[in-house]
Amino acid sequence: MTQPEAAFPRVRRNQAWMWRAERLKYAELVLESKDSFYDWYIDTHTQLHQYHGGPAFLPWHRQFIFELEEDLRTLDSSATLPYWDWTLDRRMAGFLTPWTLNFMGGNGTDTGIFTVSDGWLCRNVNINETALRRQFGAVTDLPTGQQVDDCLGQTPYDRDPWDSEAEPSFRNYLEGGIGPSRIHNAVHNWVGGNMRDVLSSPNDPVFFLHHANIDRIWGIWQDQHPTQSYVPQTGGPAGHNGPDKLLPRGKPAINDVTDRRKMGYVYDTDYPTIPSGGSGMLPGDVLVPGTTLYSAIGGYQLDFQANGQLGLYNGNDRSTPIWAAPRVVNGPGRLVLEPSGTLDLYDKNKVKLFTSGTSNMWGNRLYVTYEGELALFNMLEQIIWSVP
Ligand code: CU1
Ligand code: CU1
Repeated sequence: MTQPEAAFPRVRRNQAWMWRAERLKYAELVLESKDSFYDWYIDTHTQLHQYHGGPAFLPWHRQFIFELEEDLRTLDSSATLPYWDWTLDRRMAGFLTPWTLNFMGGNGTDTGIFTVSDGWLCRNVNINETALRRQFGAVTDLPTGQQVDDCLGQTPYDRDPWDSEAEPSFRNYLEGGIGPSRIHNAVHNWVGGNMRDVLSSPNDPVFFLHHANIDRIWGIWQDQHPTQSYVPQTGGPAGHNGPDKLLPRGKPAINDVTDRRKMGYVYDTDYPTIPSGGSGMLPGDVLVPGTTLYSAIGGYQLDFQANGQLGLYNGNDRSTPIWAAPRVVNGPGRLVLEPSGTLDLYDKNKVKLFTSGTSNMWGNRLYVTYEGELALFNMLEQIIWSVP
């Protein structure tokens, strides 16, 4: 089934839930950018070693990958960075990893789309090693979900001496200076090859998926610790204090990039609220009362009324639903498509009114089909649940 892309706000999504065509589209977009701006990112990262092993590690990389995303959007206005949640790779089926030939390519040298013959030449490396290289798992394991949870419990954001020895420090724990799993550094080392040379590691396009995930984890930590703000504001290493401007473009200040929502993007794990007018919901999306989704063709509508009633209709006539969820008693709530695959309707008091009961089928999407059904599609683009 083919559906048009909905005009959602800028949501970065888990690469594991991307459909085949979307994976190829993103990979080809990055390959295309190699002809114009991509190498600037490799060179800039290689030069700016001062943003590693210090407090600005997280804000600098946030701005760095944000700028690449902005540049990609000049080529394709719907593009957003996917993120790679490497903790899933240890507990999920293989096709959910980034290492497919239509996406990031595989293990070894010169695989998939990012090959020398297609123009993917690595820079700032040994002259004989211009082909993209990987060596999975040679020196370390990927971090586990428990290790990320332990990291999220660390406070404060950072502390004196503001380097790779600082402890306790959320930034240093996530970056990999301390802690049993050395999270960010361990992923570079696990991928191996070009990713293992941290400074020139944007040679591997998975760099940006990895750093989107690091950035996502920082965002989760910020939400979980609302009283912990960026430090240092003064007295830290040059370039790492809150008012300092981030190189190389000299704007913005660190304090300008500490709120991802103000920058205009979120992750699917932020449970983004989606606007009216789309035809579907992706994993993590939330529909709120007053929102209507439409079938791509055929005029069918899923209407979430302001009073919280959820119904499927043929056209604008609201008198006879094709299907309706159980009636709301306590007031309007929200409709949530969980990444784990289930569609749940809640009332104002978070009482569950309705569920599709399709849990543990990660990555399902909801569409209003042109045949007048509300249907959940799995990763293989098959309908696995529908009403009426
Ligand atoms: Cu870096
Ligand atoms: Cu990195």
